[in-house]
Amino acid sequence: TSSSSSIMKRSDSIVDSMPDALRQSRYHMKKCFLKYVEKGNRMMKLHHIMQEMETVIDDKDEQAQLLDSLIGYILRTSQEAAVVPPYIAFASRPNPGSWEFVKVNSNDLSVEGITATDYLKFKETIIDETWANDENTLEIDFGSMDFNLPNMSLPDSIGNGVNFTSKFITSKLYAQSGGQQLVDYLLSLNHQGENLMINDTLNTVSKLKAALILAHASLSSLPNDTPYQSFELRFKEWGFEKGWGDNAERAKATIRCLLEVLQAPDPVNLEALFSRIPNIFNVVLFSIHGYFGQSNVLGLPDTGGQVVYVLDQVVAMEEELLMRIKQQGLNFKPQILVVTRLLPDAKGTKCNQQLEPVTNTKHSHILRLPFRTEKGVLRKWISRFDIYPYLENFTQDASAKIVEMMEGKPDLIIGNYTDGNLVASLVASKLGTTLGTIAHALEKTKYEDSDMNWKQLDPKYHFSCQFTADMIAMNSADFIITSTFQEIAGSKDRPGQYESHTAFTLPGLYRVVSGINVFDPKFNIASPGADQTVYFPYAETQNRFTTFRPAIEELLFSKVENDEHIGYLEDKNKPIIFSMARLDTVKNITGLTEWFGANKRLRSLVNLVVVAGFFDPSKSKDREEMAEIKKMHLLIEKYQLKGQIRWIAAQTDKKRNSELYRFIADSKGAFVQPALYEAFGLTVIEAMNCGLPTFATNQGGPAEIIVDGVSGFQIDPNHGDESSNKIADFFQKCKEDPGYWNRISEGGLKRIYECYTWKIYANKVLNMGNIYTFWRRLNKEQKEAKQRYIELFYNLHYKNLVRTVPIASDEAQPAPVTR
Ligand code: UDP
Ligand code: LCN
Repeated sequence: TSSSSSIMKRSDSIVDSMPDALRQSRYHMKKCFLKYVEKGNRMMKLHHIMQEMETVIDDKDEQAQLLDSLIGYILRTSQEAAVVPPYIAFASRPNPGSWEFVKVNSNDLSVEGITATDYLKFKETIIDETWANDENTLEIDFGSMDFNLPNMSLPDSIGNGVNFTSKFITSKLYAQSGGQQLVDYLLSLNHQGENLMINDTLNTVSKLKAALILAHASLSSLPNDTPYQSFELRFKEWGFEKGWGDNAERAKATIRCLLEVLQAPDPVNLEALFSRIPNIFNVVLFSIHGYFGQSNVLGLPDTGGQVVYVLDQVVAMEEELLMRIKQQGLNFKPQILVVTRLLPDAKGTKCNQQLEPVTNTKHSHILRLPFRTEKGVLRKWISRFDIYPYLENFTQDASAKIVEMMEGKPDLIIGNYTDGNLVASLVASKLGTTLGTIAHALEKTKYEDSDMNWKQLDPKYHFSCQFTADMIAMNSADFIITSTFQEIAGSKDRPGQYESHTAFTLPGLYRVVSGINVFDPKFNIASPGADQTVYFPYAETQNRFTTFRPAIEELLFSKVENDEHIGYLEDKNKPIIFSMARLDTVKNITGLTEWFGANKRLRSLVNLVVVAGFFDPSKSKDREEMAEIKKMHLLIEKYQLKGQIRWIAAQTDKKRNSELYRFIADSKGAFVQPALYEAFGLTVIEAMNCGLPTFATNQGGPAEIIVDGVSGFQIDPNHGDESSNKIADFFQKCKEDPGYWNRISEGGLKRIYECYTWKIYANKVLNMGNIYTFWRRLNKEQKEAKQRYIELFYNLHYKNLVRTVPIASDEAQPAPVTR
């Protein structure tokens, strides 16, 4: 930020500027680098690099000076460093998505630029020298299959793939075939065998153009609202089929769009044209793990926002499909299937039902299929980390059932999370369907050095399977839907989730020299929304679900402790700060409890209410949840929180929850989302939709959702004091200026309506489906070559890894089931 970044121009590479920079501070740097190598082989993170630099330079002024100098800047851009004395190799990330690797000799401070591959090898020597130096170590290079493909070049274009792809398609279309490929594509459009848009009489660009001009002229003489049926016959004689529009106005506009695309390359018209082309009717979504249901499931382990996201997505997508189909002048029924796991031990949920209609839709269903093993059907819930052995059978069962139910292949398949994405990619490749993937979280970034330390972590987490499956899915995908920019390419100081798959290594297993490229135009940002029929502003009193009022009052304020709530609130007139999440370590509910406990000023201003997990650790099957429950009890004890805290067990009724958010808003309170890292954070937008001022973590998605101080506040989960004071300041200020609370509340709502609604989402995703389906065709040969490479990786490698994951058995449970 400061002067040092201006010393190093963006065009300067680190390898070029580092020698000079080291020379300028040679005395300190010698000491510093000796310190770095002193402990022998190891990995260092940025904070180690900085801390150890500070320990060798005692003088505070000199420290500050150094930090501000060029070498300070260079060191600050390092994400990590690998130490193998006398060398230290730095992985620098001057900008999102751009990396540079240098190796410094600590004896003479000489600098050498190295490739990503050499950096990985160097890193591996820390763990397994023989493997690192073996010339035949397996290297995975997905980039090698992307020859000839365009990539974007500027960080600001990351995540805007549809736009870039349209540009590229337009130029390619004319260069290669003068537009014939588009004609061929239109010829191939059909719905259950029935031709759409054009038939064989218009099979060349010139014939099509001539007919379009004729049709346009004839439509010009008709009133705009003339129904399609009135000119259908004439259209048919010219070679046109249904799909142009439901009336003269729409049909004319579609014709104009196509004519313009055929006349001159123009990405804007191309995008508009594709949003009108009838191409998607049947969609399959995969969301496999956890309890996938419409009630009583939220807050259960592994069952959180993904379920909410997928269900809301179905509603929005069906609505958008119905609207588009009607505008196209068609009367087909769209079909959306959400395919998930059937859980015979459904624990009171409906997860043991095979088929369930999706609420608020007309034609969409949840399809559940059980996990099959040699021993029969698996009855119980299993952690998402242990799910790999069941996915291949699941894929077979799913694809057969889908084709049966849809009476053919779907037009679009979308996966969710590692398991859903893997199965989606296998089914899509089998059926030849366009594939979109979504990662609600890529676990690799959640656990520090989970790649380098995969061997230790594998028995517990099976990351070798997970990371391999993730690579397969993201490389198979025609497009990737992300919720935020940071998910792809991170922020200034933190690499994105996908970015961390650019180059990494699993020592002893394989080295990924090119996993994914964040500049690949398959990346698109389409942020989710919240169900606005449920999460609406507290001030819309006429819509409020008042029936929940007594229940919520009991939940918050009764003095009893029971299975649903413990702790109590002495002073009911104070505003409430509220949080709700699964009781996972990363959600950091215990962190928030501790900040609150330790901040007297905050405690004097507000009460704390959290909805999370439940209270008896011995009843939890989830390894992380158990530890967090214990910690909550300890903190309540340590800070004597009873009287100021209400801890409520996981809640599953979203309507009631929405009323809870609004109840907190009535108290002029706030929502706090304190996660150590959050991929997106649906609770953040739920709270904002209810008009509740929101404080959310600056680590991950919420940092993009909230404009600090305008539509809410960002807090740093790693600096609890600072964060709890920021919250306290807010409430202090609200006391002095009551209008302040309203301004933040309104700022949040404004932000939501502009950027975070399901309507915006559905429109974007269907446009992706259309554009990338065409792009797949144009790029067929290369796509197939890459798919071959992926298949090899899947069959020769992934399958072996899956064999290391134990197959669960229902018999191991305390009460044996007899069958
Ligand atoms: N949720 C809930 N009850 C709980 C905890 C969470 O209904 O006890 C809901 C919450 O309202 C949100 C979703 O679960 O809709 C959590 O999504 P988020 O993106 O915040 O986190 P995730 O659990 O997906 O990591
Ligand atoms: C999973 C998460 O961890 C959240 O950050 C997201 O909001 C949710 O899925 C929906 O995408």
